[in-house]
Amino acid sequence: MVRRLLAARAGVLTERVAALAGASVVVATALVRDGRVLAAQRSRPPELAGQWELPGGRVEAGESEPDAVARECREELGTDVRAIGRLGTDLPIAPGLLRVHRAEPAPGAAEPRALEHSALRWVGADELADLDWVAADRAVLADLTELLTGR
Ligand code: DCM
Repeated sequence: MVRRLLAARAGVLTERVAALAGASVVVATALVRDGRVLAAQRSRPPELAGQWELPGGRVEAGESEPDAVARECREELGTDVRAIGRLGTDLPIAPGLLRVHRAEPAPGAAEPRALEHSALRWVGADELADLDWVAADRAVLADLTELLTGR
């Protein structure tokens, strides 16, 4: 409880600092289906290629974060998702902040396809540690485990 409160406070602070600095926000999507989360293998840039991430990208000017999650998933995965709330705290990345959003497939959504990634994989809680995650996403693995196991 105290940990969650402190984390929430830290989140608000980093958000304010980022807004002041004009830092860009990148959203990442924890798309969960049947107790597994969708991981995507990066194809670029060379230093990140081969590593796994939660799909997402930069929030555009005037766009809400849930809308950015939906747009990025359409662009990168060819599928419709609904963002249903944040996961974890803000994570510092080189261009600004990474914010993870939980998402579910929209009703009747197509099977995700790797339109911009090298591969996609539905990952269960017990397999999360097997993947070579990009640094920022590694920090959310404990929250992802909690999300997938309900613990
Ligand atoms: N990024 C990240 N984790 C994600 C998605 C993105 O660390 N799940 C980072 C990688 C890039 C930046 O955000 O530095 C922008 O992402 P992209 O290159 O996919 O637009």
